Amino acid sequence: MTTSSHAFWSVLVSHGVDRVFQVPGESYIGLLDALADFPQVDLVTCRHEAGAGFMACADGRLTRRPGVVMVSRGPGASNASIAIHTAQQDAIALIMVVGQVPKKDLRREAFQEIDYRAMFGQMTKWVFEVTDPGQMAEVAYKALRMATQGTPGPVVISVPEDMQQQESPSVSWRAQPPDDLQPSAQATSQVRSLLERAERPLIVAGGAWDVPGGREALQAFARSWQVPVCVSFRRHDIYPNSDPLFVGDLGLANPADQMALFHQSDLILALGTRLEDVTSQNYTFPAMPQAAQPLVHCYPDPRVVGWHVAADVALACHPMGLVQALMPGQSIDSKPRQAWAQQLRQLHLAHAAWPQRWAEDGVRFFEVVRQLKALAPSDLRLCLDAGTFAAPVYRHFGFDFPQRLMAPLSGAMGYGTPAALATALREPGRPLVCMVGDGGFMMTGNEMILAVQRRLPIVFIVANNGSYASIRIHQERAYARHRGTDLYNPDFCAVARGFGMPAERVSDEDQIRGALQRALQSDGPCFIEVMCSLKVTLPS
Ligand SMILES: Cc1ncc(C[n+]2csc(CCOP(=O)(O)OP(=O)(O)O)c2C)c(N)n1
Repeated sequence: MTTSSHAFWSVLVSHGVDRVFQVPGESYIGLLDALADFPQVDLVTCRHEAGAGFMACADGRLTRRPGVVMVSRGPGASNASIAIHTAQQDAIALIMVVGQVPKKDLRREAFQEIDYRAMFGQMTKWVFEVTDPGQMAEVAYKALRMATQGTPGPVVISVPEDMQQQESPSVSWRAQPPDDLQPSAQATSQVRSLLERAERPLIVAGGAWDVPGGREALQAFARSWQVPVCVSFRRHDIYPNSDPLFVGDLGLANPADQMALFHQSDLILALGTRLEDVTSQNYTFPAMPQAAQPLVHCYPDPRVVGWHVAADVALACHPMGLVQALMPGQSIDSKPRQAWAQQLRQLHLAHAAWPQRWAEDGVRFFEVVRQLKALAPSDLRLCLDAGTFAAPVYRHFGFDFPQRLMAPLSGAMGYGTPAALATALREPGRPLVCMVGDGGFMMTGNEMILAVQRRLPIVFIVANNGSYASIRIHQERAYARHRGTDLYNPDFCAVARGFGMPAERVSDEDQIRGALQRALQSDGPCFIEVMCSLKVTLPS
């Protein structure tokens, strides 16, 4: 028999969905049962809905199709909500399917019932509750469309348990995605003349370049017009960091002299970025609501373009279309422009130089990052959790495509381990390192059992500093003391061995290189616990 759930999965599968992350629940066993008839779908059973949701976020980011996560009603949906928040902040297409109480009990506050439209309404692009089994194919299609159009983001589909196994005609169709909008000739010529006149132009490049051919097109454009590039928050891998035109990222700790120089630009090309809070340095760069210099803002979502800052040229299209229309660039031979690019690059290089700071209370984690950089394969995937241990990666590592950075724009702890697992599943054969703090590891580290089960060669590195150090830093700065940020930890190596993977502890900087080399050569998962200095991260 084909059921409403078969119709639902048929639509998703015919649009490319080939993996579903889940923690099972009695509220959706109808949907789960139908999946048995779709053997091409890899069903990944997880240990916590946050882990499942983060995996779907990472998968969505890598495939640019919606990541799919399936969770049970009330408790499951509550656990998964962090992934909804992350998908929204990170602009990732995500479909969360939630089991629901039977239709006749809706809005009675039945066992584990939540009104998902109320709960997730503000965090998602769309929430839909199925009230007729005939809607299942339609809702699957609309969810795919809604999650991916404009700014990608999360959608939630609530499916009452009695809607899941109704007899239903089988479905087999695929919709064509709409063609990308192209920039108008008028807007293109406005940008061209701004570009020709500018002496100190700056590209701010965002996540929209993470499409096939995107990085290459951006680099060709920047080189052809001789425009320096800085990348938006945690999008370091959008532009080759070794390129002389790469001048840094806009993140949480930009030095004042660098920002002062960025402010001196006489043309900002914000291409493929939403200019959100962190990238815009808390809505100060470009100045809100009117930039101090001409601003071109191009992003494939009319709701985003010119939203925080009025743009002189506002283009609601993909920036690929714009740069293609502007190629080949003028042959620019402007001395001021060259000097400008060099000045920005020099400042970036000074800022990115490896630190010299000394500490005697443990391994300085930046040494681990520095030695990983020296050993890093050219196609390394580096998955990061939130925490101060990751700061040296953002500041000093330097990514060159095809290396990739997977880090949460939402700053959600617990992202790193699940993201690494989803990345290893999606990109088998690529070297993959996951870095996570002792705090973040205890949030979703349990998911790493999947790496043992499927023999995923992930190098897990836990930075153990016995502290929620990021918060401790804030406390020391604000109050010159701390409370509630010390951590009492288990024996992490014993935990990892209990999970079934080899583990080693690095307590001395001399041990870093050997440990990394062994781990990178391993054909299965392995674990390194680094006994970190806390002092080196604290304000001096
Ligand atoms: C889910 C979640 N809870 C709380 C926070 C606030 N927070 C940000 S960083 C951090 C501490 C991280 O500690 P750890 O993982 O040990 O890394 P460290 O900062 O010590 O390197 C906390 C609690 C957060 N970002 N996400």
